[in-house]
Amino acid sequence: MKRLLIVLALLLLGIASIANAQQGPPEPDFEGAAEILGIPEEDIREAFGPLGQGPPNIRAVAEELGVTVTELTEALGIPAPPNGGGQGQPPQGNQDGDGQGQPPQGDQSGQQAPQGGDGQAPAPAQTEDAPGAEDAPAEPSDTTTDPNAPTFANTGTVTVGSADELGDFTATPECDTQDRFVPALTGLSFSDDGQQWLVPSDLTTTGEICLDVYNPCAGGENVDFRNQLTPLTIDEEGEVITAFLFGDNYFELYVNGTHVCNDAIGFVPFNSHAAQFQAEYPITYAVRLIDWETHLGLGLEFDEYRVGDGGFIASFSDGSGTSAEWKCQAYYTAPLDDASCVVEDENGNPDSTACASTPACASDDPESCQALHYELPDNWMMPDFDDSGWRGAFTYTSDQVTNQRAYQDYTDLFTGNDFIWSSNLDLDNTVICRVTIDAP
Ligand SMILES: [Ca+2]
Ligand SMILES: [Ca+2]
Ligand SMILES: [Ca+2]
Repeated sequence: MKRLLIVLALLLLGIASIANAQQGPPEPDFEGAAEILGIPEEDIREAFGPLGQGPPNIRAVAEELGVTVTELTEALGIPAPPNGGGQGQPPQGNQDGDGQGQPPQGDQSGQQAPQGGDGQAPAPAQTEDAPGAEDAPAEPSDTTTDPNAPTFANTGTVTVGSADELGDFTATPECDTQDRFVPALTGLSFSDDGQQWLVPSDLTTTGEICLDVYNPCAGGENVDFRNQLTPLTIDEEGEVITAFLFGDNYFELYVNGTHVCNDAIGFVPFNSHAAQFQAEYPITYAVRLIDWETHLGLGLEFDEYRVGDGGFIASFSDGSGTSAEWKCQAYYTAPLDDASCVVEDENGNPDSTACASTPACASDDPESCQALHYELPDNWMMPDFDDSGWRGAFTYTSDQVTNQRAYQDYTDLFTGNDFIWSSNLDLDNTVICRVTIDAP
């Protein structure tokens, strides 16, 4: 149901963007909707809530009534909501109910490690003025940037300033070690059109956590990890494949549309993982990748309001792994002085490489920083999801991404593979990457 709603919402995005510009949406026709939907009028009114108190969450109403967003809005004679009527969780807080009180945002600075943040300089050289060829991002595999190509009006949605803090939905909300630990909080940003945006991303909050290879919050090195691997059966006739994974800062792994596991630690310290699954070719790998932030909604971290960077690498025991063959799309880009620096190609792929990698707002007035959000299609991980219009993944060296032990002590697990991300390792904070491997 949720997937269907999102697909429908996507189809309606164009309409929604027009609707956004209009003031005063028409009054809902409850009587007509009752007839069309076969649901008592009073039930619809009740689900809708009192009028005149801001836009209702259409998606929640549709879910409550057991109809699709499209069915509901058409029956009511009202415009389809942008973004499917609000994405994801309402802002009540931690849906896992683990109830740990999280320290306020501003209190986290004292927990920084000596290295500081991601172990990266605030403005690493990879996005501009690269000093050497090694530092230059590889060309994407299937697209080259034509400076004469037309640009298109952005279809993303802009928010300004901090998000409201929601809580920590990651697997490691606490870390009782001497290592620096900063909880991976999520937040909710609101755009002027009434949409809500989870930052740094919606998360997969159910399912397995990947097996630790190195996890400072669980004793550091897991020397026996190879004996602890148990394959997740995705396709019974499939091949058993072992994966090694490292993300700056967080990843979620899907194989042939099935969730395999999540990164145990959302932000810092850095950790690395293994996973095993049985899957049949062609195998579609899809990962949600997040460069986490402490200033939610701003794309900034720590007291210095730094721009952090991302990066992800994976290797699979059938010889495949992250490379320029993958495709990546950015869904959350921040901080930006002015979101219009992001341009989209003819397929709607945003490109933020023209934006300042350290925007002035970060030091002058962080609350004036803008963020650009795109609705994430709900079937992004499915083998039949159409990523044909996406740009190729950009590849990066380990020097550009991380000096952290969680990767550096295990480079032999990743030999032959590249770090991947979108075209902007700094500003694109939520990135979806996919590839389909036809045969071993
Ligand atoms: Ca992590
Ligand atoms: Ca970033
Ligand atoms: Ca990072």
